[in-house]
Amino acid sequence: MPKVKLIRIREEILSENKNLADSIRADLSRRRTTLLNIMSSPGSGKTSLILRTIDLLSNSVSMAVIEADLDSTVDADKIAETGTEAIQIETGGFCHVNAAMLEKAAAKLDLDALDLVILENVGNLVCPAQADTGAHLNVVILSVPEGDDKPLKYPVIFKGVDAVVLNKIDYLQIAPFDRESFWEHVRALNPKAAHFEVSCTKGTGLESWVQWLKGRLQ
Ligand SMILES: Nc1nc2c(ncn2[C@@H]2O[C@H](COP(=O)(O)OP(=O)(O)OP(=O)(O)O)[C@@H](O)[C@H]2O)c(=O)[nH]1
Ligand SMILES: [Mg+2]
Repeated sequence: MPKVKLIRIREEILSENKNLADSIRADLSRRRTTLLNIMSSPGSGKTSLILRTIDLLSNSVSMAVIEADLDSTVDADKIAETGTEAIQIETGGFCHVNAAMLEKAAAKLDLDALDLVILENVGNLVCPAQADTGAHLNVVILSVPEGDDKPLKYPVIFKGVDAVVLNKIDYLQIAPFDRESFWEHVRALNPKAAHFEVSCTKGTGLESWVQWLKGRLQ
């Protein structure tokens, strides 16, 4: 029987992406610019956390934001309103940002003048976990209304991050959410990740988040 030739496209693409991501990371490190990749489901509070972070850090840290959406500039417009530079990536249907998209967006920024570039990834808990963007720091947000079982259902994203932010803690009074069990699941998957509990609307818990972030800048 003739042998079937097998081409492993997925592995090839992922390894090309990883090489580019490593080179982006090294280039940013040389410039002393930190890239922070924020991931979550749609609506968990990525833009809200970025707006709070700008509010608390923009006096001491020079920053810009790269917004990724399937097809809109809604979030980038909100960032630009604060006076912080915002670059929009319209992924045109792609469900995550990869290193090539990040490289194109970053080329539009004056990276040497920036301490921090925040990437708001496309909203979902699956695809963004699969592609290295070149970020130095990866963070996932989970919000209380999504439920405490999400680390069990989407373990890959929780395994690969440097910090987990539990947002919308103002809902804890009304939503059935077992905080202890949530953090237990997170710790079992990723014992090293930092943990934060915040409410972006009320403004609670954000000081320790920004202190952690400041301490991790290049
Ligand atoms: N109650 C409550 N609502 C919040 C909190 N943080 C964000 N929200 C609300 O949740 C909604 C979604 O927040 P966004 O920050 O836009 O979420 P996102 O993750 O950027 O959403 P996408 O970009 O669509 O994926 C908005 O109506 C926010 O006002 C919070 O701490 N508590
Ligand atoms: Mg958003």
